[in-house]
Amino acid sequence: MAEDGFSRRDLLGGSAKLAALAGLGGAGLVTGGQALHSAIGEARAQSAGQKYEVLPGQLDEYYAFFSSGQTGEVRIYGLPSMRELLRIPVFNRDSASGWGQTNESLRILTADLTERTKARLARMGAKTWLNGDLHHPHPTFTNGTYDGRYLIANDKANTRVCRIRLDVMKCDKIVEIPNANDIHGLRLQKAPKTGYIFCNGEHEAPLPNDGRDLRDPKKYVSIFNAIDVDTMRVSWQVIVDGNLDNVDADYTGRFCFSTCYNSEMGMNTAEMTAAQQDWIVVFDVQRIEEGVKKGDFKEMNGVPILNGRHGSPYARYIPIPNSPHGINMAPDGKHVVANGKLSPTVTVIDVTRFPDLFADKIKPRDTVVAEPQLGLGPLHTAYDGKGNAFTTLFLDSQVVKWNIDRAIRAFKGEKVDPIIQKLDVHYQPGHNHSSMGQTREADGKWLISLNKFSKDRFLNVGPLKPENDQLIDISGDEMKIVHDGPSFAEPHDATIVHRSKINPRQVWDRNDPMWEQARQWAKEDGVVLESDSKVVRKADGKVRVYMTALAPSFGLEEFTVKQGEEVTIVVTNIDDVEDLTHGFTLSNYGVQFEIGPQATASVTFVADEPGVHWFYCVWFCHALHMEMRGRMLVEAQAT
Ligand code: CUK
Ligand code: CUA
Repeated sequence: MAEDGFSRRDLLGGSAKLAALAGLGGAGLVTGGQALHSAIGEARAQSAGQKYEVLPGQLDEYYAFFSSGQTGEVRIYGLPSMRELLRIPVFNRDSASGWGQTNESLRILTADLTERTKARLARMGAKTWLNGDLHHPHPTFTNGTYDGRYLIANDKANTRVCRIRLDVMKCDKIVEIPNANDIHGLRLQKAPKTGYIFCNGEHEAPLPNDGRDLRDPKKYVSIFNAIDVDTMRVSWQVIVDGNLDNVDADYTGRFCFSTCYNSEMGMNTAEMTAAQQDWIVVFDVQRIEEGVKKGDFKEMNGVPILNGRHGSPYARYIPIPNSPHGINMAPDGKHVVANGKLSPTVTVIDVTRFPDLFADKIKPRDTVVAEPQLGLGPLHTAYDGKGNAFTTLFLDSQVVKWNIDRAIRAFKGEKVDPIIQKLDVHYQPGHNHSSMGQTREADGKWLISLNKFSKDRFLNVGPLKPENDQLIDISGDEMKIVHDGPSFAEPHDATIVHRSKINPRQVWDRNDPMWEQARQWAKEDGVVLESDSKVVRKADGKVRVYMTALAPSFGLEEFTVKQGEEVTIVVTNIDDVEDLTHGFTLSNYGVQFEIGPQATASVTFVADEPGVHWFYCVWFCHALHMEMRGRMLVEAQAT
């Protein structure tokens, strides 16, 4: 197996690099997989490993939080069954839950946009962005493992970061990051407790990006960002040389590190891939905090921006080959692996040398302890907590299992092969992830490979195929694929969390802050949300319609408004049975939303169209669910 990796490596000079680039775009180097189907069936049948089947009535052992890329949501799967359990809308518009339409979701979607974006949306007559690109979902930490508070994720499309509450699995904060562009890599401080969210502005641009220096890329900058997880405010930003791709953090809380694939500051593919080396940037969080205290920054849009270019006290640049992509901290607390992408190597760096690096006692490359050649197109690495690493090879369509210690010994000159096994996956893997593998508690049980192409692995559904998330048993000496999991566009990343870490509620708490605004309105109007169903006409001509929902009826059978009035409908689900969700749909008004058990939700619209408009429950809740309906009567106004 190892010879395979080494011999291919030699291809990577000169024109072979072009072939590799072509392959990155078009999946060019992969052979068909039909023959492999039966091989995997066999491996699965012989798997001496763990149980992967979850029988009816049984529960999964892990939650897996998947991103969804350009769909803009988060998906929860159970593992090992790979069954999809829930979708959490975030950077998208969701018909079922009303995310993007209810007052509660719009408040979250818009409260922390920059003033500039708010003004732009107003000019466009839009309430919020309707698209997103969510890549990196990561749960918060306490002492190096998950604490069940929040899940954090980025939006590369509109430069935002979201926070999802793990008690109710709903997004409660979205912040737009000023000054930076297109937030991509995102990870959290791991100890003592997640304070900062670290994230990368991937695409370089002028600062401020207001029309100046359009054609002068030398003036473009990329910005590294730290956000306070409790307030969801940007704490500070750092200008770097080159661009920024992925990021991770150490287990002390002091350092974090980002890959840069465009140290050239090129504006097209040829320029961006010209150099044989790029770098990772290491940030010293302590020093940056001291710099902020000393006032060593420029403020822009309310955020302190520090200079972290070459020669600054805040950052160090470690040269590595070649357009690196993923960067992954090992559970040993000592090693981080940067994945070479256009280089067949990964670079292993000893993070315990960073204090010396920042004290200028050692040179940047002195932190490198191994650089094994693994195969073509290494993108991301996961760990089993037993000293082994699992790296995805995009071009080779493989996961390679290798041993960190053996790689370090080989780097010192010992004749030892770090590679343990190469496993074909189907096809073209991006991220992979192991159970609890991004914590101190990596348990070495499961690995998922998130493959960008499924080709012939599923029934043909036309030109747009699903992707293929493969479940791999890594509990034994040999990796074994045990499951193919089709998924829709386009999970990049996932985090596998043991179920003991997460404890969601069964029904909402009536005191939940989610509907604070409705609570204020009710107070103003002398209405008790849990029992009153009535229409309140305000002095300014606005109408508030309050009603309860208790299977199988709404608190109002009908209500009347006048054409042209602004109407707010507030619905409170007073069923306290778990799993009893109601929905509110107002026909031919484009209104639809979810009201979970013990929740309140509301929507505001103008009653522009006279006539009888039925509202009905849209979540099947009762034998008389069809009868759970009523009428909005809109009286025509003389025009
Ligand atoms: S990135 Cu997509 S495969 Cu956005 Cu984490 Cu590497
Ligand atoms: Cu309530 Cu269906």
